Amino acid sequence: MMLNDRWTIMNNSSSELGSKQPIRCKRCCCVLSWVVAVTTSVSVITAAVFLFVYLNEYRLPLTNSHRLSPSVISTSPSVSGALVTVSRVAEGEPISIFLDPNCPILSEHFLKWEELQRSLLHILTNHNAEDSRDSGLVEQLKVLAGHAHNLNREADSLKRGQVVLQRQLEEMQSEQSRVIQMLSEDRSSVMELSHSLQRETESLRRVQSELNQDKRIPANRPKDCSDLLASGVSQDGVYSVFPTHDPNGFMVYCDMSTDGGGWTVIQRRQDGSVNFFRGWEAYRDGFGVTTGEHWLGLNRIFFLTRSGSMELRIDMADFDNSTAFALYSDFSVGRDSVNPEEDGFPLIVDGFSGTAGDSFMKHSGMRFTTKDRDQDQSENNCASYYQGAWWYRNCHTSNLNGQYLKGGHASYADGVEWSSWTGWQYSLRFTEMKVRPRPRPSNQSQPRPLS
Ligand SMILES: [Ca+2]
Repeated sequence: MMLNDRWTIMNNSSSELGSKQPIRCKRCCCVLSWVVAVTTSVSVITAAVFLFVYLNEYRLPLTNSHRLSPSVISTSPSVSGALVTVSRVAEGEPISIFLDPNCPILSEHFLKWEELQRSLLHILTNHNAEDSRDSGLVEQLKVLAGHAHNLNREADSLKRGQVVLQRQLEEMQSEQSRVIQMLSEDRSSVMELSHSLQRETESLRRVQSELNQDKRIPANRPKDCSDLLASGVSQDGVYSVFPTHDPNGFMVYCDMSTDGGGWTVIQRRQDGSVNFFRGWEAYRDGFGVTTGEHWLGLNRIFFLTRSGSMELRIDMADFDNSTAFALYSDFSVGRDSVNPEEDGFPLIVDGFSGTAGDSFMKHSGMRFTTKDRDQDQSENNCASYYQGAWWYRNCHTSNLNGQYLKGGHASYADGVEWSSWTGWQYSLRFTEMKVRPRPRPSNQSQPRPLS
């Protein structure tokens, strides 16, 4: 309609110009130019209108009797080789549109999209799973949060208890320090008291042991005849004594009557019935009979006198029934020797008193000599020379183990001699050597009866 109107306007304008122009040439040229320009413009506009109507399927007024057939879409690739064919019969010519499924660019994009879709689905799936898992975790977190809250409350309670305990501990430490200080102050006095008590206890034990020993020995194991006398034995005779740990002890003759009794006899001569001219072993071990002539033996004399507290009495008689005695307040054999026999049973004698005179103290310190063991200070063997066995020096002032020559004799000093009473040529009828514990000082002042 607009095109027709424009044409109408243009036709009207040209009819007006043709009617008004009379004459001139210049104006003719000008008009001609206008005509050309207008014609050109009209042609261009007309072409544009037709193109627009065609593209928008407007029916032109002049083609009103022609109707366009509808578009036909077929999916028969066998016809044209395309997936989809769009046919539209316009003026008898079909229009075909090809969609190539193998288009490399689109396929690539499709693949990418599919991959992307799968990734999105996977992510969504995982996300859902994580959501469900997260929900379980949330529940657990709630439980744990509840536990944590309870633990915090317990921790607060424990902290309060710890504070109380710390305070009590400090109080106890203070008390401990005070006690330790008190103990350290009293420790020295306690230790001193303890040592004193230990010493007293040891002393009491020793006293008890000695008392038990003293109580037992006199009754059952007398050391010597003085123990027997103390236990009530008053008869002279032969008894067992136990001066050593030997349970058998040995037999001795006890003089329970002379000078208060309690004498243990170690040597006796009375009738010449026993040979006294013997060797070392006989004098070491003893010989004879206890009720008659005998030598008790150096070993036994050692055991009886080793305490160093014994006295010796020697009773003598001649063939005229005269008697005498010699008393020595200190007598021992081998007292200081580690091995008395090896050391020769050295004699210690001192403190003479008596009626026979001292014929023995010059022998103190001498070792015992027998005919077979010369331990004297003579160039000869004094035992062999004077027919005896004694603590010879060079050689003797007494020879009580000499030959039993029965009184006066012509030979020199080889009989039973006690020179201070009867000289060197008188052999005594009776001699008896005996020992007992030295009396206490209070008893020494008492007078002793002469035998
Ligand atoms: Ca000699």
